[in-house]
Amino acid sequence: DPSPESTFVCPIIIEDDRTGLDTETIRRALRDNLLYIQGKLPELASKNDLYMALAYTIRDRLLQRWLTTQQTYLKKDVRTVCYLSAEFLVGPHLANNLINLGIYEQVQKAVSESGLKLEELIAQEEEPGLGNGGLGRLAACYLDSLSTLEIPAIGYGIRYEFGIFDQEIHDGWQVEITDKWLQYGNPWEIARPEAGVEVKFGGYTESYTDENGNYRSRWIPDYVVKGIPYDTPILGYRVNTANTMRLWKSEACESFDFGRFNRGDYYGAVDNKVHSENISKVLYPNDEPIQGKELRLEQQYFFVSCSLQDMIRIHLHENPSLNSFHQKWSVQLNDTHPSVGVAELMRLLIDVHHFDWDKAWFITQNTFAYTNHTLLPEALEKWPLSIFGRLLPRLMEIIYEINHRFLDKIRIIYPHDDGKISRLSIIDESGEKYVRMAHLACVGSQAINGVAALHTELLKKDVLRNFYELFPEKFSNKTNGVTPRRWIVSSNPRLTFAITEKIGENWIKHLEDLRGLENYVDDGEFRDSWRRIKYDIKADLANYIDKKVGIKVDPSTLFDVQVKRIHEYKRQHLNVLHIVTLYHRLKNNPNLDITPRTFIFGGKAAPGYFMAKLIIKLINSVAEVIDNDPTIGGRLKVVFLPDYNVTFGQRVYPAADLSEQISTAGKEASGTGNMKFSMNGALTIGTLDGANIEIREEVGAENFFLFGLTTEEVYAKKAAGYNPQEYYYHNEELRAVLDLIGSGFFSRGDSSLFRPLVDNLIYDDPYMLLADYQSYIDCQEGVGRAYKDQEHWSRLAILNVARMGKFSSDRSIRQYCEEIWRVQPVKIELPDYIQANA
Ligand code: NBG
Repeated sequence: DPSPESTFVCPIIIEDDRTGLDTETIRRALRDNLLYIQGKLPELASKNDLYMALAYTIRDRLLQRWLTTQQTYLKKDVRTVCYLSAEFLVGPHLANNLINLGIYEQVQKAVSESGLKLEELIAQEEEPGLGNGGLGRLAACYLDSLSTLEIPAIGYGIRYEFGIFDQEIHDGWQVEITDKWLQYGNPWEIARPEAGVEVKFGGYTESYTDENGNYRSRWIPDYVVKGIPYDTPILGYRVNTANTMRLWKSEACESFDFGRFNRGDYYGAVDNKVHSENISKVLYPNDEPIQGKELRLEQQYFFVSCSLQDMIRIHLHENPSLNSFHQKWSVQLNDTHPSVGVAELMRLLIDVHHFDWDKAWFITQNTFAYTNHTLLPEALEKWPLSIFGRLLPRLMEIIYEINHRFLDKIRIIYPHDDGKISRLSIIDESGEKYVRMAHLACVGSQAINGVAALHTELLKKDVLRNFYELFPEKFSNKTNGVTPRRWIVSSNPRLTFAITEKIGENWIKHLEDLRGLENYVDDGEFRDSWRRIKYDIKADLANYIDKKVGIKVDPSTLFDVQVKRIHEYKRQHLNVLHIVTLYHRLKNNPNLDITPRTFIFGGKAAPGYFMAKLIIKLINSVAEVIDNDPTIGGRLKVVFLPDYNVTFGQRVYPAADLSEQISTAGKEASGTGNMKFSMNGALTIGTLDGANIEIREEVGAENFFLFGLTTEEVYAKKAAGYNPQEYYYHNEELRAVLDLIGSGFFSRGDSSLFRPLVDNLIYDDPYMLLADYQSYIDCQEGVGRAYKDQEHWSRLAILNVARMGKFSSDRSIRQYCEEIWRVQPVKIELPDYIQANA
């Protein structure tokens, strides 16, 4: 059998010592890979060649762990979690793999003969930007924790050829540049073309009677696309478990349409190839809202169908039938992006594996669980029926049938309540018809969860109220978490060392152990060294800022940081109102005693989001004016750092004194940046929104700078007819600040530039900046005063770190495992010729 997937019993025994973890073996491997993989002589090698050689050296050390893990799962026929996500924002792999393998020092020594520092090689890695923000980064933290907790898991997603765009700033405006992350190759992935699967699109359906006289449907597609999996091993921290992140690339089934080719239409013949490859070409760069783009639906169905077919193939390898599918697989839907999976699993079970409806529905409902990530109503995904039906005709039929059976049940529970029926229906028929993806996910899942306590409550009360009434037992909260391996150990080695010196290294796997630091808050020496460390980290960031944007900042000033996607609900412009307030005060009173601050911003705006782009321009314009004003004398500095991404996050969280978490209450589902700041010793200024509430509960109200309306107050004010003009007319300072921005003072006299932004605040203000303005300004004054007492500030910072145990993604994943997935850890034993982790 010449087919590539055919196997035979190969008698070779691999018992080598080439993947040892000692310095000498690593050094030899590095030299070998430089020559034999990169094909370079040392004297002609570039930094990137050395990085690649090192990456392959480390990947070699993952492979035995990874293959052993996969083999163990197959043999033991384990229950597996599949995390379906359109985004995985994993960040650079090298440093994390070194930490998880426990070979950082050995590798540092091994690379030293090259004349380069390990840190330089680490910095060489191009990060895979396969996500927009919080949702994609959360998926990446969860993969790290799943492996660390030794849970059998696969992360399924899309291998975008172009990830999130690179951001440049030209004359203060965002400019988007294509992200060519694959251009020099990706040493961490392994293509598995032999495991490719086919996905149908378009066409029509027909019914037929099979040989047993059963009535069936089949889908005659317009075109078929091939999905090729690319696997990246995800190693856990100091364990042998290496799970798989399996990302699908789309390809044409036949590179050429030979019919057309033979007719002499060469270019026409390649069309199909071009269209097929477009599906995994580019990540849609929208964080929250969506617009009904057909290609986006193609992406969603493509990766979901590939992934479900893959699970079925693995399942049938070990099991006689799919009857036990839901017992072996727990599939988590990361937001509604993969929710078409509910209908796709029904299709595969019924059309391909000939299950009857009820049995298929039982398996499907017991397989899926759904996580919601947003409270913005405009961000709830829905697809026009016209697009959906044309692209996925068979799935459309199945969704109609699911809905029909679902609504029949509803009618019995709520007789004569047509309002209820139309509110619950999977099909929105209020105007143009749509498929409501959140409804499909809710109906087809055994569990539904929000990502912070407040968020889950608001889902129950508001966004998914009707479903909560119907099946309250499906709902639960799973507060987000982040991995301390990347967000402390890898990004903040100085702090890691200082903590470990006092309490040992158990905290890296058991973050609650950070509590032990509370014993040192009263230790003056410890606080001294804490401050020295923070200063050094800030000095590093200052150097980096100077190199990157040519602005000199003073590390002894308060570093006040807001990094996240630019969105009106996140209120970067409220932060700007504070900056302009301080500036305005200093202009009126040049000798005013204020705490010198450096304001650092970072974040990308969706390319089509006008207001977000204008906010970026405003930040840069204010920065420029303040920077050129000699009367300010360095007391205020504003920096917008272009191209915020995971790599830059790793630099900035450790350097922050103050974390800005200032969204309108009731809008931020959770936030995860808020956690990263706080575990690195920044204090938070924030509203009672998302996970801020739980962070404040943990660190103590006295260690958190709280301001702003509560969610109930926001709702009440809206209901009473919120009028921002009242604030504008009654608050003189606020008016002066808005007028200054509107006057053209920051825009070289152009009074029209920021008009849309200022007018929006005065006349509409959907995110209630004006209502929260005074409270924010007052709270910031408290921050400034607190920072002046450095001893006091250090105490607060230490307590913040000590009390962040809850926000490890290990805790989140344990809760998912126990309460939703019902999966158990599986120990991986390496063959004894493989050197165990350090
Ligand atoms: C985001 C929320 C954040 C949350 C992350 C991860 C989307 C659609 N939602 O508040 O805005 O922390 O998801 O749950 O990206």
